Amino acid sequence: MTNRTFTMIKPDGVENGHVGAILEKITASGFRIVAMKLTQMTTADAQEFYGVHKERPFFGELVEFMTRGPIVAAILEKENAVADFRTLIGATNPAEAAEGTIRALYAASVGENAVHGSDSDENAAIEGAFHFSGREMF
Ligand code: IDP
Repeated sequence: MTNRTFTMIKPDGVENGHVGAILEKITASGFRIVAMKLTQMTTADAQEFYGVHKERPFFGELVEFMTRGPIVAAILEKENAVADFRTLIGATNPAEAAEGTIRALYAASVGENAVHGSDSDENAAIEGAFHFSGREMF
């Protein structure tokens, strides 16, 4: 169970038509899809999901962005999933993301950065359970 991470293709990634390319990159990098759906976060959802950032100056902007359209939520499995997925997506700011990473390829700014990836095994479990019930995980 510790070999799982949680991801979202954020509203910008969906709006810009990058879902297929991003999923192709994820599966080609050896991640197995355990759960996946197209969904939209409510304001309350986004405030809870990003609660750790509630004192940050960009919190309102982040909640507005994350709720403005559908996202693709998914749980992914691979050895060393959390760390390997953070490597695959690249730095938070796409201008600093390594060449070939998902954010370098598909993100426009530090706020609208195309994808989310859990930062720890503990958060991967919490975030996966936030979006999926046990019967939606395969
Ligand atoms: P991470 O997504 O790479 O783990 P965090 O620092 O946890 O980065 O920030 C969570 C999300 O908040 C980022 O992915 C991004 O969408 C947004 N964010 C982070 N820093 C800024 C900022 O300075 N301005 C606007 N949005 C930001």
